[in-house]
Amino acid sequence: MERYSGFGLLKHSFAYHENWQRVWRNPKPKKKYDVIIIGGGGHGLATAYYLAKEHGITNVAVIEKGYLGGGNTARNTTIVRSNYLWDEAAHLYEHAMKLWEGLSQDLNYNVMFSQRGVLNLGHTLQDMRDIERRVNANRLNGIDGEVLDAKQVQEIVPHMDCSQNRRYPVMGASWQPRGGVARHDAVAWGYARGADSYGVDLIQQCEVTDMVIEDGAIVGVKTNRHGIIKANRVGCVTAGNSGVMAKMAGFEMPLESHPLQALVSEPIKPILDTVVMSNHVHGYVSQSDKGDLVIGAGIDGYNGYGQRGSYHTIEHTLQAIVELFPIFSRVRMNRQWGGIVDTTHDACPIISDTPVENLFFNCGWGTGGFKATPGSGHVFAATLAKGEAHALAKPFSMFRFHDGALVDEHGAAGVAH
Ligand code: FAD
Ligand code: PYC
Repeated sequence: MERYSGFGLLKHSFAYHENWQRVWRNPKPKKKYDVIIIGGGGHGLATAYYLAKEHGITNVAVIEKGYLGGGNTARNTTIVRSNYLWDEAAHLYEHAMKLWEGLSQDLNYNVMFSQRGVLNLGHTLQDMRDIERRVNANRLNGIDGEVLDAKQVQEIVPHMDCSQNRRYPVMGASWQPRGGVARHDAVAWGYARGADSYGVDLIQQCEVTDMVIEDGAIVGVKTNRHGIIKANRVGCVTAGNSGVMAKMAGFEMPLESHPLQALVSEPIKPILDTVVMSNHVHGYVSQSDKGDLVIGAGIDGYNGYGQRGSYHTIEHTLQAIVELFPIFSRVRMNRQWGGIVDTTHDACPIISDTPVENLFFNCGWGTGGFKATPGSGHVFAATLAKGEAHALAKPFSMFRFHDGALVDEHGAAGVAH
């Protein structure tokens, strides 16, 4: 196809950006689908792609209230790593990491996955004990990781202040060399194009306003633009809005929605070629290929759905960054934004059946779901195809909050929440 070829790219570079082909169709929805996915973020699109590719289920619609990938997928800071403490989480995120490593080839779309390494800094003796425990657990699970001392950290990040007379001196770090960043939009677009090429209908600007439930089973969804669309099975993948969606179906989802902010600086020359995160001083930073410093921190403490966040949180974040990198103190910030993240009480996701038959939820990724996008889509597709949880999804049932089998990943979440 011309749109995939180098020749197409060359031709369009001389064509004043006119008459470009659409990368996916803009179909009118059918009356009924085998599967409806609510939410066209990275996770929803990946689910649709793997449903078609791995399970041959192509009579699928993704229904998105805005535009594809315009939610948290567009708003996140793209850090990818799999260094989680407990086996259940580590296996899930490592499954995603392995898919990341072949994703550009699989989708034939450059998602700019850059394995530049991720440092999680330790500033106290207890931080270092936790880091050692987590890295040891990772290595037992076959996940790459090293414990570095302050000198080794300084070698990797020469511009960071690793002197020991600071308020929070850098004592060391965990280092995951296979971690890194990816291009968020490209991930959504690559999965969207892939799903569309298998015949999945991507329905944009269409909000699901209610669930149609008969005799305890979901039979369709009500939308604001196309009325009722029927389905045998529905997967809800609406990060930031999952509590509202669960209420539509008549039950409570055990999570809270919070704003999470990020910001980028003006572009500067290459200065930071890895990812630095510090849970302790509440700041993390990487540098985009364009040169911006990409910065963020913990959630805003209150519940809400406004995609912005409060000033004091972002001020605190910048204090932390300047504490780590005094050299950045005069860099100007260009843009700031917020997304809404659904957080659970054990900082782990929910990939689950629900009290409503044939209705499944994939949510609760909190501050850290971008890194999981391929793995989440892969296991959720299997869950929807078979009607029962994929082995990697089983520990993440919503019912664990009733039976107490939590998987506490607050320490590895990387961003306080
Ligand atoms: P989304 O991309 O939000 O997709 C959900 C979609 O559902 C949206 O497009 C929305 O419009 C749609 N929707 C909602 N309600 C309805 C409805 N009623 N009808 C139809 N459609 C609906 N994670 C990391 O791993 N690394 C990071 O560095 C990182 N940084 C972050 C920084 C910030 C500032 C934020 C906000 C998040 C960050 N995250 C990070 C978390 C990550 O962004 C999310 O966990 C992940 O993107 C969730 O993906 P998704 O596809 O489920 O959600
Ligand atoms: O989960 O690694 C993460 C993360 C980094 C920034 C936001 N979340």
